[in-house]
Amino acid sequence: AEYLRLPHSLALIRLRNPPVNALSLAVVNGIREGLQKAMSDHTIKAIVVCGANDKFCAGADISSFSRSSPGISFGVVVDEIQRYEKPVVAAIRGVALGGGLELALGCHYRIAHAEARVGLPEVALGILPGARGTQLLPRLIGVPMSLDLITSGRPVGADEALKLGILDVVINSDPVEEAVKFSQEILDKPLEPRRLLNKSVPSLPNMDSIFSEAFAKVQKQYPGFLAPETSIQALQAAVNLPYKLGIKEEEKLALYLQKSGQARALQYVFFAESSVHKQSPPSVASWQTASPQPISSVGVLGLGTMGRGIAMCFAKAGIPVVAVESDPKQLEIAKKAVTSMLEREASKMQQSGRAWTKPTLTFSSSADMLCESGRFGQKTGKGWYQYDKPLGRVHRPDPWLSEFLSQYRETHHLESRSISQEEILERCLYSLINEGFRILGEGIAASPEQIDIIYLSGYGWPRYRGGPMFYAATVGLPVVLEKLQKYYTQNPDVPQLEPSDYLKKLAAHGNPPPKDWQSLAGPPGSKL
Ligand code: 3H9
Repeated sequence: AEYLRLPHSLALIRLRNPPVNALSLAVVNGIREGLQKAMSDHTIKAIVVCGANDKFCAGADISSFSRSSPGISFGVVVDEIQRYEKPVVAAIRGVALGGGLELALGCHYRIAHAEARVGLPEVALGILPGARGTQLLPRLIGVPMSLDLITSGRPVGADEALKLGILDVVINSDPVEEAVKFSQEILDKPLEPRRLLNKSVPSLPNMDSIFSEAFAKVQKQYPGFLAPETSIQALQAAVNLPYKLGIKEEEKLALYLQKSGQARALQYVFFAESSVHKQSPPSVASWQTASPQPISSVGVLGLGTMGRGIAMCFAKAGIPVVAVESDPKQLEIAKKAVTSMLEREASKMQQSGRAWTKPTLTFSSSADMLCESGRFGQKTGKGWYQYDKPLGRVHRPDPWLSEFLSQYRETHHLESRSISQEEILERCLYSLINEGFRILGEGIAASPEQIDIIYLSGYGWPRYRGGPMFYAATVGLPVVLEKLQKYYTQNPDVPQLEPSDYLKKLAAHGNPPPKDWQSLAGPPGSKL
């Protein structure tokens, strides 16, 4: 943070830490030094705080989180600013997010450009606004809006922030110039009413129900996430405790979150999301450079609900489809359904679908046998369970299935055994993770981050677990390898459980973090 003396008895503290003026230790120390200089210089009457390069500040330096505990020391600086004996005015351009907004809340006045955005997005990183944000914001704008902004993490534009009372002035010109003018106007005004720490949270008669509704809302909206609920607890402390105890509670809750696996996972996701679009796999194929392969015809196996839809999709796109269905009854139904759909689309397209009969395959797997007897799961009302109705979701055990399974076991000379939840979870997850390592080993994916982001965006993998590859590192690669080896020995007919060479190579190094995997494992074995 740079310190500059301006005309008219003013000083400027300008945060300069490209690209977003994040609050590194050096920046925080720079702010403190600037404040001390301005305090000891009796010619200085007021201070303006701003950020370089058209941004105020995007908050704590997220990349340093694994090295230190953020927030705790910066909160002290926010208090020092509030108690400062000379007016401090924040001049906001671009963003004031997280610790950036907390810095501005510490200031006695906040002036922003109309295009600026302010917010406390910490929950998205698995933490809470731990530099007084949960204690100051409700004192400024009340509990209901603070709950909304802090638990959702959504930033607001300058106009909305002005209406809410977060900002004092919104302008279309240079906020620093405006802040300089403004500082001269408020020099004689008392500072005490501007010190949020000495105010109390505006009280409401129904505070208890506001909080219980907020807990219920976040449990529904963000199931499994720790940070939104913990932020509500911090806001409760702002209401129930005096400031000096409230900030202790905020610190305690912030530390609890920061140490949680969720914070580590969500911070990994923050950087993974911004890095994936810059990476391409060793094959050099990427969505930016790849061109689609020409498709001359398509084969579809099975004309159930999905097969029909897929066949229709291609037929509508003008691509000839050959569909194969072994069940004559199913084929008849499909033919009728496809024909009538095509007739409806006839004005738009000329292609027609064809269906031929043939899968004389013999099946031995129990899952295939269930399908052969028409048990396709929820859509047919029975599968591994029986459902309340076709397409129904309420399942119950089916006595037919127990009978079927005991016959199956007898035929194949299988011993029944109970399988723990842990084994089910591990076999599902570790075989999926194993496939991820194979994909990396073959150079199909550019990085573990790419695999993780696909799982988060496309498969509903919980964000707070970071994705399957991050999860593998959380569990420990040697553990994943050992478990896969154990399950593969027990189930040699399941190739997905055979540990990949890539995993073996990495586990030989202990448990390296995902960012080091590629350099440790060496170049991929084959290219696309
Ligand atoms: C916090 O403040 C805790 C406090 O309560 C308590 C303690 C004080 N740190 O997204 P972009 C990097 S928690 C480090 O491409 P845009 C980003 O990785 C923090 N690095 O630009 C990227 O690097 P690279 C709460 C950061 O214009 C580059 O900056 N704050 C940080 O599309 C450009 O970013 C947040 O959660 C950071 N805080 O969007 C804000 N922020 O070029 C998170 C960004 O190497 N940040 N980087 O890939 C954002 O929402 C967006 O980055 C922002 C700019 C809107 C600022």
